[in-house]
Amino acid sequence: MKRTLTFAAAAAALAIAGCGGGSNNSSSSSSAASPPPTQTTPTTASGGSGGGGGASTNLKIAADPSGALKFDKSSLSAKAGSVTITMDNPSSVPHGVGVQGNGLDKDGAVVNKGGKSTVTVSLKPGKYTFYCPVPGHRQAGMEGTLTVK
Ligand SMILES: [Cu+2]
Repeated sequence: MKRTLTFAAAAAALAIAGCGGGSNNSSSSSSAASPPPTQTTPTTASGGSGGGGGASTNLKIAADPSGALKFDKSSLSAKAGSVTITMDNPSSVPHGVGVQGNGLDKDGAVVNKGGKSTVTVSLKPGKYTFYCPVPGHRQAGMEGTLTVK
């Protein structure tokens, strides 16, 4: 009996979800919907330094608008934790942003003029390099230092 009830409830829920896609799903449905998936915050098992955690830093840089192979900043600093760098590309040359250092290497997308490249990394205190992942650009000077404290 219980099993049948549960199934019926699930089927009903599915039916509601399936056909409720009209125009009126703005107000009540969101609160009635299931709770957000339990995405537990990553437990820093090996951290050990007791940094308090949870810090997140958003940094913004831009590529040189004239097409030169450089960013508008050559150094950035952030707190340990989640660091997001967003690069605006006002240049007609495609650019992107990536972060490398301490065994980490992550690149954001390469974007054309008017686009934004974003990279998010979890960083420990130390020195990192941010750079443009387009071949040749980093070598030409499109890089800088990211200091994490
Ligand atoms: Cu570039």
